Amino acid sequence: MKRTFVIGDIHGALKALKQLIEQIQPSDEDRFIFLGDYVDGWSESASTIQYLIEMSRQFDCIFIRGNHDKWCQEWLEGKSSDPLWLSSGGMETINSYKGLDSSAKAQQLFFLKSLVNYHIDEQNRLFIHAGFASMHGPLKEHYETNYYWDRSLWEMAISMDPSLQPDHPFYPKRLKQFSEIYIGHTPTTNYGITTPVNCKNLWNIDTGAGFSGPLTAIEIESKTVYQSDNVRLLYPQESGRNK
Ligand SMILES: [Mn+2]
Repeated sequence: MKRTFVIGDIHGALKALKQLIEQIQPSDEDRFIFLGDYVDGWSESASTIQYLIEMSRQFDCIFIRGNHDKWCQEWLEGKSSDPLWLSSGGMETINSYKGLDSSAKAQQLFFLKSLVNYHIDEQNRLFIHAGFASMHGPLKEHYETNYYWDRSLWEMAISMDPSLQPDHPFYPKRLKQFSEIYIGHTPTTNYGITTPVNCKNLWNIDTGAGFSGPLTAIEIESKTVYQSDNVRLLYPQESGRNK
């Protein structure tokens, strides 16, 4: 049976991703949807992208764009780097590219440029790194950066009265646009939680792998959760984004 796995923000923790793939034991039929933020944090950003490129040759893979991936793309394009990027894991990413020749870098840039801002599947499930602001959905979004920066969708969902039902006039139109919405971007570890957080039909799969949490995959039909070790334990000599 074909399974679909959604994978949260990796942030250069290739060892954690390999642990998940080991647990999942994927078959050629399976599909992977990656929610973005492949780079910035742990020391293996460039190798993570290389691994994802190799996975896409064997499996049906969809790669969503995260804000960190956009920063990395701009750096590879020779644009000036945002100081916020350098202090948010960008320095570790730059170091991870040392020793890569120009053709390897060009391949990485091609990957980053081909990321998609969001994906809507055949069952009207939305997969997006951060969120969107338009009540008419991401197709009507005015600001492209919202796809990989917006936190208002998430903050709205977690602050909702749990008893509010979809037929109520105050029920958020953004949530009614889709059967399910899968996001990353805001670590659940910010709230002391190391497992995916589900509010109404919104699922946050970023369990803080860039900081002090595990990397998470979820199989979306069964809602089976797979998790790596706490990423800090996999890179004991490093601090990731815990600065
Ligand atoms: Mn992000």
